Amino acid sequence: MQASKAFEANFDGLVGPTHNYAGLSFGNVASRSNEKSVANPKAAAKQGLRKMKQLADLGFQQGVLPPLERPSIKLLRAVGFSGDDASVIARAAREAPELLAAASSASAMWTANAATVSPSADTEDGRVHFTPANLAAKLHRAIEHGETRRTLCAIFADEARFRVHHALPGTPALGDEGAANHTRFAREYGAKGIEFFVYGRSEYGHGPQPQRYPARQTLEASRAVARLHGLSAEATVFAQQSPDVIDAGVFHNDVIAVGNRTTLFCHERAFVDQHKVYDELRAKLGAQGTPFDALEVPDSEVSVADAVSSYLFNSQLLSSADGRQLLVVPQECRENPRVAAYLDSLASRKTPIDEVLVFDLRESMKNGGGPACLRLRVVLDDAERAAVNPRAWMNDALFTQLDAWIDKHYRDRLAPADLADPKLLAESRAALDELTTILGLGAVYDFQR
Ligand code: SUG
Repeated sequence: MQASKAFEANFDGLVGPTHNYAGLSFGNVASRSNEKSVANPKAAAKQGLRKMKQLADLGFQQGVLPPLERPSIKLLRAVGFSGDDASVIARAAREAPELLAAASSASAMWTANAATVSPSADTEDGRVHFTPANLAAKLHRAIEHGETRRTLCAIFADEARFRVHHALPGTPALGDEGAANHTRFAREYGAKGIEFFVYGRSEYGHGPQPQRYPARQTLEASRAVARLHGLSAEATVFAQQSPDVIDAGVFHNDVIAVGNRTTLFCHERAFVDQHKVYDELRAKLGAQGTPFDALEVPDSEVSVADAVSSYLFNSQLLSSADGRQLLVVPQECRENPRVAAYLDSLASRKTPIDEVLVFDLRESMKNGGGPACLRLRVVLDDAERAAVNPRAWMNDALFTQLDAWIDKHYRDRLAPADLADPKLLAESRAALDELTTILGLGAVYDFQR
């Protein structure tokens, strides 16, 4: 069967003006170890924007997803703080600073957790399906999905081509972390593919579980998303993440594995029964006439601790127009001697990776968010691309506008104590209000309604 022409677009999250280090994510080593350090929201936003621009300049399809409204006055009111907005913030800062921190997190920047996306080639009704992730494991993230859904609907508005579901019920049995635990394999982007769902534990299956850190994604949630998207059994593979690596700080699968087209790049300790996982992927892809290549990194070359500190696997594996495969890694990979040596050795080994690109994403990395966390992959054919809100695509004009917008609105220093500053709410709203015009989103934020 001739596949329709399609490509993978990456929609990166623009870092919001309240980016800070609050240590909110137990199980995420970077988030905890940088707790209470001083953040630079302006630098964070510019680092992310530069990655988008450079990838767009290289010919990749690059989109932008906006930040959410933070601090979330809605959350603070829901937990009993009342009065005008400034009083709500002042009381929360005094009585429950941890709730103010949760309400203020810019965590929506990690759009790999915004939703799980299935391309139209895979789904029963031939539409692109999105399920916003409930992110039920962490309060600061569990408040994202309603607003995320609204922004996805503003960008992928055409209901004949896009279906944006509601998040799964936000409860431990159905904990869902979105595309961070999902990869798709296919010969060509437009061909029918295999969707690979990775979960941390099963609520009802009584399998192995991590002992130290939480498993955020359940098998039940992964299966629910596959059902909602109308994916067939032949086109899905479900695998369990190794509980040991979750306990070593691998809180999402994209910290230990990344896939693209026919390649899976992962650590040798990523999955339970790893070779069975490869066998199932190989068999199901084989049935579609598609080869499968697992590039596995041994513990003896790069340990799990090296992978967690460098984010080697939180890389973007991108196919360029001429068929080469690029690995987009954070600067930290060059600073770890074993990881740097591994990357240097790629040139002399026969691997599916042709080139390595390095980015400085230090502000996001200090919260445990690398290149792959910052992007949501959406495979689109030409007609679907034409149906996307055109203002969401990165180009020279949008880059210049957003760069100036960051300069105008963002602070270059944000300490935890600054979250009590009521001016931050006004600044953040002014920024987002202008951003909705730049991105042509309409009134997506509560404060605009
Ligand atoms: O959910 N960090 C995020 C990082 C998400 C990374 N995403 C992927 N791997 N796809 C998280 O743990 C830290 C926020 C703070 O501590 O202030 C945080 O939420």
